Amino acid sequence: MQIESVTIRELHMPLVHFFETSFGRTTERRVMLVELRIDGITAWGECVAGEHPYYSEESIATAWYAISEELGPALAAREISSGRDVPALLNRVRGHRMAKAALENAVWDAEAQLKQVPLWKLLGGTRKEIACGVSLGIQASPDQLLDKISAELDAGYQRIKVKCKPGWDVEIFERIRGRWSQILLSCDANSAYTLNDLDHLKQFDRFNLLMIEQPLWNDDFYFHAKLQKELKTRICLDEAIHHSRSARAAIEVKACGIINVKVGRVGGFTEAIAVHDVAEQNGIPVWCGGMLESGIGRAHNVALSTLPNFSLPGDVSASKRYWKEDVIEPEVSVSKAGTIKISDEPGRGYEVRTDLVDRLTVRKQTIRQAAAVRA
Ligand code: OSB
Ligand code: MG
Repeated sequence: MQIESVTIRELHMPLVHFFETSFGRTTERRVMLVELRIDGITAWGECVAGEHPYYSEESIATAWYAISEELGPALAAREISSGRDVPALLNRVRGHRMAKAALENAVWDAEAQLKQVPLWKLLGGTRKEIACGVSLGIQASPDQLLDKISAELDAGYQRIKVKCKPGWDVEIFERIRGRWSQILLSCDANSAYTLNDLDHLKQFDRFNLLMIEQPLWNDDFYFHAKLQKELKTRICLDEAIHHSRSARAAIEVKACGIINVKVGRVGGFTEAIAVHDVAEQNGIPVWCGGMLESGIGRAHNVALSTLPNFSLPGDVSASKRYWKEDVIEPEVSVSKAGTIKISDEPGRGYEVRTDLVDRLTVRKQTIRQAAAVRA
């Protein structure tokens, strides 16, 4: 495959409902897309970095810089044979994993199209249908949250995850369990607690939660291991897992019983598969996380979720929960049974609506020149 050009775009897409976590509220997504021209076709990737560096160090601004100055030129004009070749071309740059993932995933997207195979099969997937959950942000009131949960259960979703933080946790779980004692329920703290909250966190055990996601510091698994010893509920790590090596370390020190795999957070499909594999070898289930993606990132998450150890429902839900109009056709839809059916079409299985992408684009830059070889 000969990479002819790398185009980055920023799109503005208002969310249907604001999304609030312990680190803040998002009302409009600034979506960053990568468009590759490669052997005469167009392939796409999405950079899932946030508007602000709150979830991780990366943001749209740092990803724009990293791709336009370093990663784009490292890939432009290259001849490569598969998505798996990309990490080696980008690894001179430290970090910037979400920026790298956008590029690598676009190359996998191209490879699937050119080989005329479904992307999910190229990734090693085996499922023809994937299980879906939802992630519900902090709401204006507990009653509003209960209304939302009720609507999502009616829609068929198999697992409800609620965002939590001090002041929005135990009372909320009481209310939810008072109404639905048996549903698959989990919570996500996005690092809102410290070990000083140990006695408080122990109360979470009363609610039969499937997991507690990233309760402590974003960069920690040592203290998560200490916490896990004190809890019956399994800890799931999200922010702290950067690659298969950190997954292995976290598993070895017993910091978690479940791992959330986000392809952007770990730097691309190659590493996401490696995280999946190391978890599988150690009997740790994984599920696919979300970053409020547009249809392109969403289609890629759907494909990744077909790998065998994605055995818990993911945060991969219907386009219409996020967007009035999504940038793919068909949009991602979820069945009454809370599943997404996997397409046998070659490529990503969802067409990109390039007219809509153009309309939503607020800036765009194309990189054609290869990086000058540096000493
Ligand atoms: O921690 O999983 C998270 C969204 C933005 C940043 C971090 C997280 C999330 C979600 C939303 O939970 C998942 C989704 O519906 O895309
Ligand atoms: Mg999370």
